[in-house]
Amino acid sequence: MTHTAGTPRHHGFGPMRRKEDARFIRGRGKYVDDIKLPGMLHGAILHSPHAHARIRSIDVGAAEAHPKVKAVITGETLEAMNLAWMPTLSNDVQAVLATDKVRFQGQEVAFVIAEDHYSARDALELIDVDYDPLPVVSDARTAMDEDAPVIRDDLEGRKDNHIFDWEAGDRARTEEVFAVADVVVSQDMLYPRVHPAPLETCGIVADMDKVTGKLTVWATTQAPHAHRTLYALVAGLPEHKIRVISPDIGGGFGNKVGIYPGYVCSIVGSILTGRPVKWVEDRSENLMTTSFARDYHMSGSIAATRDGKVLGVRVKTLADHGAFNGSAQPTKFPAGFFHVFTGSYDMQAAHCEVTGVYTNKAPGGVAYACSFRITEAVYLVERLMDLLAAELDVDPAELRMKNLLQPEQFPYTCATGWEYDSGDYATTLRLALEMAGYEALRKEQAEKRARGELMGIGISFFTEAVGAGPRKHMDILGFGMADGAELRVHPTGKAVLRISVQTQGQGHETTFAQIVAEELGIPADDVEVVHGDTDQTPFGLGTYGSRSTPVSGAATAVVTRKVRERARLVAGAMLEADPGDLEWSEGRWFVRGDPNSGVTIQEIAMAAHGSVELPEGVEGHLDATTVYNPPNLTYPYGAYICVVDVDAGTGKVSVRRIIAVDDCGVRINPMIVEGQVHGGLADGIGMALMQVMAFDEDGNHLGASFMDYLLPTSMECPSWELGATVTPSPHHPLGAKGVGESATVGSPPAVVNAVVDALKPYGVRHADIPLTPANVWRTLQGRPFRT
Ligand code: PCD
Repeated sequence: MTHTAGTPRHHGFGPMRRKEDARFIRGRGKYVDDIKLPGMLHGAILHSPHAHARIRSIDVGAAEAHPKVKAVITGETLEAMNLAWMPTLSNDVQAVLATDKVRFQGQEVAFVIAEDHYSARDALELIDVDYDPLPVVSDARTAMDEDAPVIRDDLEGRKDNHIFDWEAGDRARTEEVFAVADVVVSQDMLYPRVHPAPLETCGIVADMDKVTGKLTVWATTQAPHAHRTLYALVAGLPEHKIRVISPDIGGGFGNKVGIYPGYVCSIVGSILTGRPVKWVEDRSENLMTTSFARDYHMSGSIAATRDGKVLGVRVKTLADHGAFNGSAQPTKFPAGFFHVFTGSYDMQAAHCEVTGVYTNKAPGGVAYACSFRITEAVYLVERLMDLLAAELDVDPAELRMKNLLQPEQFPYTCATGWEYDSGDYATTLRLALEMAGYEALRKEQAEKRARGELMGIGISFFTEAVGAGPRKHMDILGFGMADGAELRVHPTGKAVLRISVQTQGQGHETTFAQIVAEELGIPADDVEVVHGDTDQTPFGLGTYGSRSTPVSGAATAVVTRKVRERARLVAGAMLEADPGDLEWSEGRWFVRGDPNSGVTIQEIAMAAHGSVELPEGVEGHLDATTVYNPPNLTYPYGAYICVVDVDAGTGKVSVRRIIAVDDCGVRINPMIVEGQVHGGLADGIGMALMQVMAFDEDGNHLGASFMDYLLPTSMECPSWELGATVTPSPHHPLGAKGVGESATVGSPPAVVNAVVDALKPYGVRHADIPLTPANVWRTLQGRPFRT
């Protein structure tokens, strides 16, 4: 094998540089907004200024008369096509363009299509909508009040704003353990509404070719195949005549899972005008109308013995789903995977109740860097553990150590029925404590407290459940969550892998090539990964819930092994040996006991396409396909420690250190994994300290720009200190678990626990996020400092 000096050839796992960065760092990425087609028109959306109002009339005459306007679409236009309403991911319906009422500020009311973007925007001003404002529900806690206005009067027989009640776990058993517990600690806490806020907003170019009848859609989607099938089912378009292309994506974080009104309007617009239509959101539209996350009001309790053995946890949750229930989750779980709130601890019983309500806010409820509500669950249990530690006056690290699941308990079925695949939790926590220099930190803290300085140390130990999901347990809108994969090895031994998942920045073009390289013994540079185009790839449900590695990664391993087995048969013919007598070592089959007699996979590829006589039943060529149905989720976990300093005078929190030890099983590309963790830790600082989508009483959105909705920058982030342990998943063919969302899930409670720990001399037990300077300062008012 010849090596080019200086560029290591990767034949498998390891810190390989990202292939896709060659184009990204040169500004050569191709995003939806880079698509420019001949004759392309531009769409713009008119949004409602009211959070709740009846529409008396919409006058589009002046807009239509604008010289550059080609069409104006309203709810009425869509109604005629039976497209005014579309199904959501949670078996509700959502208005594409409002017909009867507007139900949140920013709701889509009309769609203007013009020759250029600016004219489309200008023409929005010419539309005259006569609104009759209605009372507003802007706080979920009042949604079920007697006199609350009924938001969804479009749904037949609807008399209130209730969506669902859902429970999990064993209520009676939980009551029993609470009854015998020495200590019960309870706390109300809010995980506020936040937004994924990817750098690239959402957008689409829709091109209906009336001659061929083929609809081509370039869209910012994390799930191109799911989108195609839904367009086919909802709009009645033939599925084989729809091609969804998801080009380079500038971050998704869950924001690009759903189908938004702008997508539907652009497709309709292209059908109506016969020309391609582009629509790309601006920042405020993205923050105001596309999917939010969280918005859970939780009342949690934890029960334990006097010596700190946790017995059970219970929680009642009020979930604010906005005006249309568009929450993303497997069909059977209206609260996603929230019921993994028993976290990483061994306990006897647990119970949760979740009530979902409508409010006059944007719909959604996406899994923003969290596999379906696990962020909320982890936050709950990790805050409760700290509250319990404070109540018992024991060290929070010690309390966790005492209750963590033990290695021999895996596979472990938790109190609400989830089967955790593998773990060695104590080792991971110990490593984090060591890296942090935990004892020295506590000493430093004590010294500082004595001087009146506020320093806090926060711990969180999280378990994620990623890789949705086993067909027998879950589906989304009736679709099983299995992923296809296809691998073709060309005559010269170069390979093309086709997968259904979509990269939004995670580096799939690199890591999936590495999986093939590892299993086939060819350089990762010899593998091209094709994704994000429904015409080019097999069906699969898409990228979210950190499922690409657990599901499509497994599919890739399986399909590569199939090709390797096929190669064995060809090698047998080439070597005139019984295939059963052949052995595999990196990149070649050889006759057992005679390592010099082998043939390389490249030689086999050539022979498979050549004139070698193949045994009966062996087709030529070297390729395979597979569909992988995961037997279980994978359960990555980690121990995070955060150190903060708080200025009592201003309430400002400075994050001094974050130590993050992650265990995601076998790491395909440790460098990429670390990058994923870096991003998630920054996310966590953002959610804990500065982010919230707030609304005033009239339902006005108070965070519609980056002036108000704050993203963490390098100024707010310390230099991350990362560690790793490796506990393979026993059911994943590579032993890998997902990791993309781990740090976003694990870090907010570490930061909050640190801040509350810093405020301990003031007797503070809890403070709701975001812990902005104002909120921290307010929390301290009227409280004396006591060491
Ligand atoms: N890995 C490795 N190893 C292991 C694991 C993993 O290497 N063990 C790697 C892979 O391959 C890739 C990554 O890492 O590359 C990741 O992975 P995962 O975990 O599997 O995941 P995915 O599926 O791929 O992805 C998804 C995720 C999510 S979900 C989110 S939110 C976010 C994350 O991802 N997003 C994003 N991250 C990221 N990054 C970026 N850059 N961008 C973005 O957007 Mo959701 O549900 O959607 O909410």
